[in-house]
Amino acid sequence: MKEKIDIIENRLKELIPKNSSYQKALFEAASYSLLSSGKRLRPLLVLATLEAFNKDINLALDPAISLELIHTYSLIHDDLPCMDDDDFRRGKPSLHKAYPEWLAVLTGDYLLTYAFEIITNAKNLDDTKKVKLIRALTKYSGGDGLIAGQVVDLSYEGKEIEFEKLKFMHLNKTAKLFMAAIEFGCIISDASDDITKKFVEFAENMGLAFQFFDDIADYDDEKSSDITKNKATAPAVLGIEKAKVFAIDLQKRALDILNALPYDTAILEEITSKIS
Ligand code: GRG
Repeated sequence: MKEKIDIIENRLKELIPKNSSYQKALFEAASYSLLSSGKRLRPLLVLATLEAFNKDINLALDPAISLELIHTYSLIHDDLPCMDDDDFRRGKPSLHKAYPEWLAVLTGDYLLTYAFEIITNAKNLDDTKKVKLIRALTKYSGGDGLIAGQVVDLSYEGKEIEFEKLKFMHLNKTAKLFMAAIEFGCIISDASDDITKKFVEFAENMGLAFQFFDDIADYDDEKSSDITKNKATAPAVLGIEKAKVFAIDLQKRALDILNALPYDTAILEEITSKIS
């Protein structure tokens, strides 16, 4: 995985424009957020899916990077004073604390737009595959995906939420980008619709488990914004013990789906085992 993270980070560096004009500050701000210490989980999931199908990971590198850009834009916007108002991200001041707030908004906008440009320019992928990737990305990151989850998250701050709505929020806010990553890997590897469905089902369970474990980790951290802002979280709705049982069950379901697939999913299993 370390080797893959290096490949991802080197390509990220290459893709940030260097010869800029009067908008130099934009690319500096983008580097500040993109090159900080993220786990690179979403691009890793794309590359791990290519390996499951025994394909060359270089085919998927730029589409994988596009997901890191979407993820980073969502973190930058989420940290803004009008959303979660968080002062720190990835171990350093949030982008709007290090740079003017307007530049943080525009950097998020830029990363969102640039993600699509990177897919359209990807080498060694035909136009049909690029359209499929763009369609998947809009489906998982748009109004029925990431943004839907964020709307519910902010709407329910400090309020009670039913378990079904909490699951909707976690599915959209977190799991959908994991599902996009796995579907990207399947599209680029020419997987059949049936196999893609199974892989995406794995990602749904794994992504939900990831968010449940994240909520559980924040439960004991009184400084986390989940606690200070009385956010809708799994322990708040279910109680900590039930939330743990639920998270472990989702993780197990994800691993069971992988084990039933006739592919070498060792790296996907390793990533899934590490989220708890
Ligand atoms: C602004 C449209 C929009 C969406 C924001 C990202 C997000 C939605 C909210 C941030 C808070 C949060 C709990 C999101 C859920 C996903 C999550 C746990 C993100 C953190 O992902 P990691 O752990 O982060 O992969 P790194 O920094 O390692 O990349």
